[in-house]
Amino acid sequence: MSESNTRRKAGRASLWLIAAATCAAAAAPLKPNFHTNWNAIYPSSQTDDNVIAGTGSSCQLCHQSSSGGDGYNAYGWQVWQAWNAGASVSNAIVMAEPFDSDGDGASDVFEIDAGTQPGWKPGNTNTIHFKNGSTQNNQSPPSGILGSLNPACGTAVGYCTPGTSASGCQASLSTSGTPSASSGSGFLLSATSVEGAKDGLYFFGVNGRQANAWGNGTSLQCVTPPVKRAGLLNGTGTSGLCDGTFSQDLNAVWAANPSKNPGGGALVQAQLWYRDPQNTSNQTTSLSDAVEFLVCP
Ligand SMILES: [Ca+2]
Ligand SMILES: [Ca+2]
Repeated sequence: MSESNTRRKAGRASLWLIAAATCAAAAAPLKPNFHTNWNAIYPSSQTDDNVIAGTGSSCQLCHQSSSGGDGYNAYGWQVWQAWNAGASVSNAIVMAEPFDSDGDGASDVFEIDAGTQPGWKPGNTNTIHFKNGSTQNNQSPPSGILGSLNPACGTAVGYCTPGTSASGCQASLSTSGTPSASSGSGFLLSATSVEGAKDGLYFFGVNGRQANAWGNGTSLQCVTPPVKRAGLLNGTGTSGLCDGTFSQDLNAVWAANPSKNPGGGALVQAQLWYRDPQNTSNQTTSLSDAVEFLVCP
């Protein structure tokens, strides 16, 4: 789908071995290796790669120091608190996803998908947390981390999985252009591999990701309600085939419907709903995968 989903990690294995050795040396012998678990959950993220390549270890994904230890950035503190409260390492990492730990306007999981840092912001704006509950405010991020610490507006990533329609279609979303609360045009949300000749519509929200059941079928409702609808679109393609497509300019939708405009800085989740009357589930409609993007002013 999006470029973020097709990234590959050339040279990762050797870098990771260096990182693991560095962090393990600073930790108690039986302490779980958080980065090993993290990397298993997010194998294609560039977030940890940018830390490792720029600082020589993965530690500053979560820690203030390049050798780990006490002193956590906002994201590391989020994970550590859940783990300290009894969650497994992997669960503690997943539990942090919906939070915007560093307060830059993008959720932790969006930053991880975008390759930015969920625990760091530019400038003397970071808070370091210690196990005894004390904090240090107005801290600089570590020097050397590659890439951007915060996602730029217009950044878009894919998430969630599409349902399978009656004809075996799995509708897939992509975006082009820049989402903008003021430009009036220039941000296309597109769907391909849609059940042919069936009407559909895009819906979107600003309350984060989810993956809830859509009846007893294979589709998932990936946008946390409440949601807004972009308007019904006529089906395209051939009945019984997966050649249906939709493309709609959301900037134009927002310009024509100000009450639906999420506003600059909003992190928006969007998905396609389409008619699927022959579906064998208890739903006569199906859903695509989803996209998430940061709206520009
Ligand atoms: Ca953030
Ligand atoms: Ca950040």
